[in-house]
Amino acid sequence: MNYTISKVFAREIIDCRGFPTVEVDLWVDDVLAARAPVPAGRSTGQREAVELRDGGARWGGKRVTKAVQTVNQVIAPAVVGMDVRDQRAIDATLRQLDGTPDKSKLGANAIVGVSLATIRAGAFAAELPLYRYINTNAHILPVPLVNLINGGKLTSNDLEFQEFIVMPVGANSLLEGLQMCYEINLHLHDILVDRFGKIACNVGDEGGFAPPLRGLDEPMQILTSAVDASGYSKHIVYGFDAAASHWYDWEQGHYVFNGENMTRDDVIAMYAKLCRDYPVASIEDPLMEDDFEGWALLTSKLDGVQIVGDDLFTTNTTFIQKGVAMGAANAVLWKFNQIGTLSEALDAAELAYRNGYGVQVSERSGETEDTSIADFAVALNCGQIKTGTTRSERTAKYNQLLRIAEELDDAAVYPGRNFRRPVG
Ligand code: 2PG
Ligand code: MG
Repeated sequence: MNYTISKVFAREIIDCRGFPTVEVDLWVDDVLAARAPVPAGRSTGQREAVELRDGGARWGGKRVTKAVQTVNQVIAPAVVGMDVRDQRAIDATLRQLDGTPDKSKLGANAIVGVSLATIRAGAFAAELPLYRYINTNAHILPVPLVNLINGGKLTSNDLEFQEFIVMPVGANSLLEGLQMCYEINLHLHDILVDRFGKIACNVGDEGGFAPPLRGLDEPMQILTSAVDASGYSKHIVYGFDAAASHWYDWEQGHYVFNGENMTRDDVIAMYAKLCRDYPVASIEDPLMEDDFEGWALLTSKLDGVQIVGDDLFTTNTTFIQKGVAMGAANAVLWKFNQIGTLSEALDAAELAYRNGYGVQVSERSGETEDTSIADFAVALNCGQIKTGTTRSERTAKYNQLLRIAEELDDAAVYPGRNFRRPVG
């Protein structure tokens, strides 16, 4: 087999929320070498690369026929004939074809599909698993951040925080960690049915329960009861995605939490108390995405806690650079479709590492059956992954990690409590 891209073809498929998304097939030397479905966010950051949707009345305005056409008519002719292993050159071609800073001309969803198909096809042509194609030293399995209680924009309940997460840092292996999380989930189910009735067990977009609870105390009390009932309390620490931009009143310039108006200081005090009351290891998007100063203040106050920038950084080196300069956050949420190409996303991870920041690989709330992020988490040796709770588009990623664990065998390391600074 030679390594020349011989054909690229995109189509519309359906994501886990029932919305259309782009899927790209890519042939190398006339062999179908990769298929790349594109994920989509819902609680998106304002600085994310722009996804192109058709608009209009049908299918919620979410069709992606323009992005599909762009792949087939504009991108395909430009990359056919290139060497599939030249990921950076192909990604650069995609950026040049687009020419905008936010990828709004071709659409980030068109670009992501081709970039992801390219890296997958490169691995196929090289006859290597994806994680090993990216990094021959890939060996650290990620600690899963399993979001057992969902709120915010990913549900129809009243919780402001988007994700209440358990992290099985005391487990000896990934499989044991997953067992802990899903056992806790069983207890959580029973507790919710007991206290609020069966309807409380409806799930949110990421497959965690979305019960009719409010504020912070109620969900934390229920979650800790489930952890206690499981007997794993010594092995579990808590994480959160507060997704604070989405409960910030942009017009009034203050936060609104559980019916109360709050200043930045009030919100920081709320986190300080949360960290005193519970073993909290990680908080994502604790403040709104434009307040880099507030983030720096909070990061220094909550010493020892991982502060993760999602909407703050949008996997973009420009904003990570700014955060580093100001001391805002100490970890980057890594979502390749926020920036558009794999090489830019890999650059973002490298920049984070060079500055002592952690990296947490993440799903999007609108996922597909694609499992690439499992491979990316291992390839980056980052030590942590956030990829939801139940339903196959979430568990597919864990299942891929279990296969990778099997392949790596004795070389695999589950970092447990060292998830922020995993070592070999
Ligand atoms: C987040 C995510 C994924 P979305 O905010 O971290 O968990 O949601 O994909 O909607 O941005
Ligand atoms: Mg987030």
